[in-house]
Amino acid sequence: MRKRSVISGVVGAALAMAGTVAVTPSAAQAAWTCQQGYVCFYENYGLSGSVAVLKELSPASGQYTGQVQDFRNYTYTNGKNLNDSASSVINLTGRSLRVYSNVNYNSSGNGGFLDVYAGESSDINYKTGTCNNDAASSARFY
Ligand SMILES: [Ca+2]
Repeated sequence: MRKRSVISGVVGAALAMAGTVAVTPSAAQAAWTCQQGYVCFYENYGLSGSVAVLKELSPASGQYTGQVQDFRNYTYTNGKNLNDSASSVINLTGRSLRVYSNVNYNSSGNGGFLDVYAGESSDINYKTGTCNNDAASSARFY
């Protein structure tokens, strides 16, 4: 009897978690659901694969500076380097983010960029901007 109530408690918790995921359909495919006040880059399209949460771009982190000039200094949670590998991004801040295809915000004069407006997400490719897939190397708000 006691054992049975423990099992039903576990099932209840699992159902509660499943219910939370079902509220936001896009989150069902995401390894990590980006939190309000953060910018998150993902290894794959559709906010999937491993995630890199950039504190410098996230007012909620307490380490916000508004810019990241070189993605080579960052990794996803799986340890892979962020540079030239991001395929989607979500911007859960109140500002517009510009993602550049070269380090230092394209200061070399070359490369394209992708704008991701406040509260929006985007795949990183030619369809949605001029920063190609697996090319992003820096980002800042504007
Ligand atoms: Ca990728």
